[in-house]
Amino acid sequence: MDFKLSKTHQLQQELYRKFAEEEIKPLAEDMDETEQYDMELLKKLHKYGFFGIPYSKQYGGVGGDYLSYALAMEEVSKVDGSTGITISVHTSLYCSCIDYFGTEEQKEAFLRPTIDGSKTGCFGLTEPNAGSDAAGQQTTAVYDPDTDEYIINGGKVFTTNSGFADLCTVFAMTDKSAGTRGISCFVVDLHQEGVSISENIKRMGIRAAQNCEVSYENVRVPAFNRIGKEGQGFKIAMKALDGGRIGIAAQSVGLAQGAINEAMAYCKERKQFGRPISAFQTTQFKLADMQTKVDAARLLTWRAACTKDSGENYSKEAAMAKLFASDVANQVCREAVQLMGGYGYCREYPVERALRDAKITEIYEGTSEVMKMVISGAMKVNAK
Ligand code: COS
Repeated sequence: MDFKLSKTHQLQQELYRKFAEEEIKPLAEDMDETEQYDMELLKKLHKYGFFGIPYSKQYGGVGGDYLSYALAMEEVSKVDGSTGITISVHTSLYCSCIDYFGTEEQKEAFLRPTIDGSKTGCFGLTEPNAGSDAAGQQTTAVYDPDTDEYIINGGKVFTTNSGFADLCTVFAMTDKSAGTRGISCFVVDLHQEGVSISENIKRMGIRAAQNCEVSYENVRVPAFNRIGKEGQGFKIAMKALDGGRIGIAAQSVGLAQGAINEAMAYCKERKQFGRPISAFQTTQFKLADMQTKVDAARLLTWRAACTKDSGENYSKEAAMAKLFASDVANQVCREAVQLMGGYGYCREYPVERALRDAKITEIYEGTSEVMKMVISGAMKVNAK
């Protein structure tokens, strides 16, 4: 067992860190204030390969592994949670549906354009009445044999990236009587007739990410756009979410590590009672606790990524990493604000934003309660 990153991974980590510090950090506060994502930054993320890290070079991807992707997620989230989720939804939710379940022709049509820099993807699963109970889909897709198309009707909520994305994997009922086995997955062009997208939903954190309601009214998609078989949609969504949860765990680690870095720098500068507050044992012990928790969260995240890279089942490992890391992110960002006192609470210091951004990591891509369902299910706690 080797707990050290390989030379290649170390090098990638340095590159991601440099990009995050130089290109993302200077924009993060303003993007949060305006609740807008910077479109030039989006282009740069595409240009430098951030949207195709774990995908094959054959389709224009970087050809890295999931561990490299987790490293990138940590580095960008250290400086901006919104950029973390923008990359994550595109990579681990949209792209993975096609990478895992698409045909060669579908990969050329729907994966290549989103990882070679021209298009951005999103993932339409959650509905007003289908959140944790993802099986309760109301959106429908009806096959029209005359045109060999499906007609999609329904509405999705909290579709991250939908404010600027081009393509979306939309989940819809093709057979309402079949429960989870009646859901199918379609790639929908968001610029087409019948698709309407709301303004960015006002939220507590990750405010620059574009998270909107999307409604589909008689949207016609060619049968070619159906990913996998009819009725396979629920499994496709679950598989995508398993990988997505590793991304959110890495985002949580990044938010927490970023907050520690900010708080430590501040504690060395800030003088009270005649000395820097870093000279007080209370401060030292607090930071020691914070870093220990973050290291543990990172190890769970790397274990989940490496399990996925090895080809083994990783649902439980991903859920454990997300459950633990999201809790750590919330604890650590709160402590960072506490260490920085009144200044930490001000919007001009990034720990305030990190604390707001951290909350959602316990909610999206499966709540902490859903993570416990997945973990206890894998442990067969309720089996005879
Ligand atoms: N990978 C592949 N298949 C999976 C799977 C996974 N990780 N998890 C479940 N499945 C399959 C099951 O094997 C089962 O298949 P069969 O019909 O062949 O038996 C099917 O999916 C239904 O599984 P299950 O009965 O466990 O589904 P539930 O409706 O009980 O849902 C939870 C289970 C709660 C875990 C699921 O709905 C979930 O993850 N919800 C949260 C959704 C979420 O994360 N939303 C956020 C979206 S961000 S836009």
